[in-house]
Amino acid sequence: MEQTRIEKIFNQFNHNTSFKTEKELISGHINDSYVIETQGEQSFVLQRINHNVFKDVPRLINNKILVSAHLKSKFKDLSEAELSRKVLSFVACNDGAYFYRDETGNYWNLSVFVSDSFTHDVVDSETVAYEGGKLFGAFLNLTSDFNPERLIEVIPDFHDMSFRFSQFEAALKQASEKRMERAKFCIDKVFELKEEMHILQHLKTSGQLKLRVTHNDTKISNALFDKNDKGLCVIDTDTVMPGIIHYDFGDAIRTICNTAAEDETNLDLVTFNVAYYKAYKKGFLETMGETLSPLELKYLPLGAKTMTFIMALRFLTDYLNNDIYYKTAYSEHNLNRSKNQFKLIQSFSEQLEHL
Ligand code: GN1
Ligand code: MG
Repeated sequence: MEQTRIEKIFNQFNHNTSFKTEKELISGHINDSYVIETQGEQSFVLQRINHNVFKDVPRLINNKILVSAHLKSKFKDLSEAELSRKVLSFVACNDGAYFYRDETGNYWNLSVFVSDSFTHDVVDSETVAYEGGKLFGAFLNLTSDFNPERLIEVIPDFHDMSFRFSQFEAALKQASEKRMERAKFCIDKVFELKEEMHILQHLKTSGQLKLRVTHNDTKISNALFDKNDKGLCVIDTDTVMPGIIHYDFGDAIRTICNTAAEDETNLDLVTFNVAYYKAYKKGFLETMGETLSPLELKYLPLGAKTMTFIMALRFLTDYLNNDIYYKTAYSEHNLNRSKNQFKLIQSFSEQLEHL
């Protein structure tokens, strides 16, 4: 049988096995990912890294390799098989590089698929929230002695609120009348919250919040669990770079505490689950707590609100730009994502006193 495009790319890597099947994973908004089953026991994840979004893919991949090596160095007693269930493991190409560039200029990387692992797009138990907290807290703890200067800033100003506002304001200037009108509710909300949503950035710039190595994309679907919902491994290390703890705490809460998916259009289903907030925070502090400053602790709730807001803002900006950044399945997809995040902020704010 003739090889598929994906099979040909897979065979550029030094995996010592043979391709059996490919299946696209549809959850990411930026890269394309495929699970590859092989004739052996081991499956793999083959990923095309979007080079329109990530401008320096070779160095991004180098970041990922460095981070995995650092994490692995923390578990010296584990075998390679045990390690590869806890830490992302990458496979080199036949020429030794950890990426393959195809003839159309696309970049690919290959990692080991963690067998019998599961992801959650919507959380349905406190156990998952708590285990997620432990996992992302441990990631921060284990990388706390990693020298951030070894990492490139993959996307400069990624969670910088002023930068995201400047992109939003540029989008407003050139958006179609129709999209402006349909997005009016969200646009008004953005301006209403503007000042409060810059507080963390000011604390960061003035040096009051510690700069750490952060993951920067801690949505709960980037955590792998076993069949008993025990946390296994943090995935998607594309955006690991220096940041503040609130980025990782907040982005996880944004997805864990939403009672619906990020793009649910029935906003009655979108509410903020306080019990999951508490469970996540408990797990997070168990693995991270000792190292947090009083100021970092104090601002955890604002971290949750700010990260939900920045996603609302980015989805809205992309809608105003006619959907040039995120993958969308239909024309109002980004606007619906933005409305969803604003509904979550509303529900969060109504319950703030219970956190
Ligand atoms: C994007 O592609 P994915 O799902 O890993 C985005 C994140 C957002 C997320 C929203 C590089 O992540 O910042 O939080 O969508 N990644 C990039 O679901 O922009
Ligand atoms: Mg990501």
